[in-house]
Amino acid sequence: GQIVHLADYRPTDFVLERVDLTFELDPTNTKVDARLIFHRREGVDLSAPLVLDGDELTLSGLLLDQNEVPAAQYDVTPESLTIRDLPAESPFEITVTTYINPEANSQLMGLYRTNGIYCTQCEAEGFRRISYFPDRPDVLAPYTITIIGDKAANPVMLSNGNFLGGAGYDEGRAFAAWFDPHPKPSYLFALVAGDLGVVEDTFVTMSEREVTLKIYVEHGKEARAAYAMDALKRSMKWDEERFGREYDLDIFMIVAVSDFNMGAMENKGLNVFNDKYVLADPEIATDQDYANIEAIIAHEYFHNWTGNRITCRDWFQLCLKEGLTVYRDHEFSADQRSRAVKRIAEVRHLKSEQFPEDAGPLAHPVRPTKYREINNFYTTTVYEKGSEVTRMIATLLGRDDFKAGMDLYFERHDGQAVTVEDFVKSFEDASGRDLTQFSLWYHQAGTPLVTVSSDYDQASGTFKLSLEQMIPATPGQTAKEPMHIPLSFALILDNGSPAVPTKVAGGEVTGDVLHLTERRQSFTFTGVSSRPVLSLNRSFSAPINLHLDQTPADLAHIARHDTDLFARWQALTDLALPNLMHAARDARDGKEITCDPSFVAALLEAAGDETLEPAFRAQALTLPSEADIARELGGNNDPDAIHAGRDAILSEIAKAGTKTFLRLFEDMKVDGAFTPDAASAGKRSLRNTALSYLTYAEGTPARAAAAFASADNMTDLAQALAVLAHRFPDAPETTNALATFLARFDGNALVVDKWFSTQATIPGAGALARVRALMENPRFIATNPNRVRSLIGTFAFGNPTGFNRADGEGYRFLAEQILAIDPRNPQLAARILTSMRSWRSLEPQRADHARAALTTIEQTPTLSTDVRDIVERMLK
Ligand code: B3K
Ligand code: ZN
Repeated sequence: GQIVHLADYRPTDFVLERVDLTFELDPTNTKVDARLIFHRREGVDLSAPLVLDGDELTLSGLLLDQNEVPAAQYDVTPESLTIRDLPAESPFEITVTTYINPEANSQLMGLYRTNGIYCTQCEAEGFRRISYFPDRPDVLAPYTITIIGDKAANPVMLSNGNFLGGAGYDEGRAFAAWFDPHPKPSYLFALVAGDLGVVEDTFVTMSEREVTLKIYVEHGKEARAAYAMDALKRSMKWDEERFGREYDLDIFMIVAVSDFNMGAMENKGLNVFNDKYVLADPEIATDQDYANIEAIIAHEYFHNWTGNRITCRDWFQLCLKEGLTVYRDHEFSADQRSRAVKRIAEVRHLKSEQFPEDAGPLAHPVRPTKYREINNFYTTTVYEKGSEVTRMIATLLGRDDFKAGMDLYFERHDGQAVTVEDFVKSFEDASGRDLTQFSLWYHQAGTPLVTVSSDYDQASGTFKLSLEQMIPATPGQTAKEPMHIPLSFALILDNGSPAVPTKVAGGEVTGDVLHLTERRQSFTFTGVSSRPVLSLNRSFSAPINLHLDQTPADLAHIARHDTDLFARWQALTDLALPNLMHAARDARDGKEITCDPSFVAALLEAAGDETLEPAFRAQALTLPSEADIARELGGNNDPDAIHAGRDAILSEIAKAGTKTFLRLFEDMKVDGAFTPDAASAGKRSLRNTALSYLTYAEGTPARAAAAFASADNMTDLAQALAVLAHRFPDAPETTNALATFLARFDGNALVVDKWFSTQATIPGAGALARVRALMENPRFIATNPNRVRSLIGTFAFGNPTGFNRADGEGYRFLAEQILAIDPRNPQLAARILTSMRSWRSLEPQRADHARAALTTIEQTPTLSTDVRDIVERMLK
């Protein structure tokens, strides 16, 4: 694990013109012939050797223009192949032969086997586990692929691009050939072979080309791919309408596999998916599952333009494709569903995942300048904060200029591997706006803190707003420059209508956006007839922490009147947080927990407001999570106290709102056959939120047990099960429900994952023993990433009291598991280890235990680069 620096980037000495790959499939001994045509880049020294990357490879044959290369002309190790004395001007052909063992590939990078299927994962650096190759994103070439394999075992043989042909080959073997005309980097290569079922459809593009769509799944699961197919067609249409992007091959394929390190992968024309994000029907999938499938299908499809047609020059530019593509999938979901509700969910996710990352030892800029293991940079900062940065560009430029900038980007850079600077330049050139200061969002890590005070002068009718920005120090970055922060705002008058100031001084304001660009800056609004209530950072226009001292009355006013629904939700959250923080402190000090009745009243008012959509009301009623409260408290955290305090507040709300919740529980019942649409999902969500509160008010499992018994879809069933398990873990009703659930869905891996994760999140010190017992269950499969995440990952990320046990047993357990997973699957181990990223904000006793557990990991000599990188940064 050497450290790679952005500053060291230079182009390759040789240009790759074409790639021809032939695979002779064998579960344990697959032969790979790679024929690569290169030419020396102009001006490159004659003595320059060709250096190809490898990872755990053995070379079996090497030809130069079809002649064997003498041993003296090359050097080879498992990690690289260096060939000297290459032709000066003419293109030449290198043929590399390797044998690889897909069956033994437990890292799930390169070519591996899952459930008898051959499958690949090459991003970021997996191709070098298949053949020696210039495995970097700025090496683009068209690929021809020939797959030869046992005919009976591999009726399906797929790769990127268009199908050229295939037939019987010899005794029992068949071949299939594919050609991808679009130059692409090796990380977008894919191969899938085996015996799979398929669902087929077509899509007619904006220029009237018919594209074949195929989704491959395990036999018998075809019907469960219908929703994914529908989402795919809607994504294709949306990208044409919103971004003018048309699909560019004759066929688009998706393959669902059950062993996969992440969500999905955008290989050109052949996306490979974790089956969790493809398979759905009302019996097995929750509304959340449907929403995830829609978003991820869209995300991977959108990569066809943002990532594939235009790719990254180097891996430091990862946000160029990921941040932008997340922004695109967010916009897609917002258009398909409720924009405000979608935004609330995005911000919840950003705050609970990205903000802690940005505030802890793993903080890094959206566009980092160094890395040791690129796999560890597929982070919420690169993805989610990267998306927020793109979103801010859209806010700064306005819809038309943003569109013009995107168009220019596509036009200028199609077929290229580019940088964040190229991306930003497209917007500058299209809009005429200087984005130099704005670009600091890519380079400065840490969540900016904006502190605001305001002053209204009745006599002059002026409203003065004073803002100050502070960007906290992060690893490797201490002094920070002030950033350009776009803040959407409204001044809401007593009667609920917005004030329309006649004049603004002190800085730029465009539409409802105030541009904070100085470290300290004051804006003065004139023509404001009465004291307004300030609503700031509406729609979460900037990913910042905001300190704005507002009275509960002002917050309630926003919650009631803002035309931006997101801001109304934000105001309710801001009302809730001080109560939850006090409750945590009081719980820690053994004091009685109280709750401001005006907060409860505002919450219940929103809950009962029938002019608001149910999904919004459900969001309003869902209090900030324990992790959110911990973040607000900032340090010296005691997860048990936070949990106890939050629980007490939930009880208060439940008691005060019993009537409302009873009514909602009745009124929000969805009749008729299940449909996964947003409106029905919103009703289910509100009804299940009411159910949860009612169990607090009633104190017995009866209602949840009845809901479990009568549920006719997975959303209601899983919610009822979660309420039972989390609130009444020892009740016979819970034992019964868990057993019934398992008996009914045993054998359905995705649902069994839910059975594991529901139990992994039961709060309290008893959680660890439960998790350990579940690991002994024969259904716990240590080699399946989804199963490992559903039990161990969910426990570490999603069970604050259970994981952060005061005696440190949770951390010791995690260390033990990381050391067990790491030799098999370093990426999975490293990812789960990041669950400890906020360990320094724990109270001292827990923090000591956490440090000791991390040190145990660090002192293990055989760690993968992935885990070593994370653990060392975490302890620094
Ligand atoms: N680009 C892939 C992620 C690859 C992760 C490699 N460790 C999926 C996505 O973001 O669409
Ligand atoms: Zn992506």
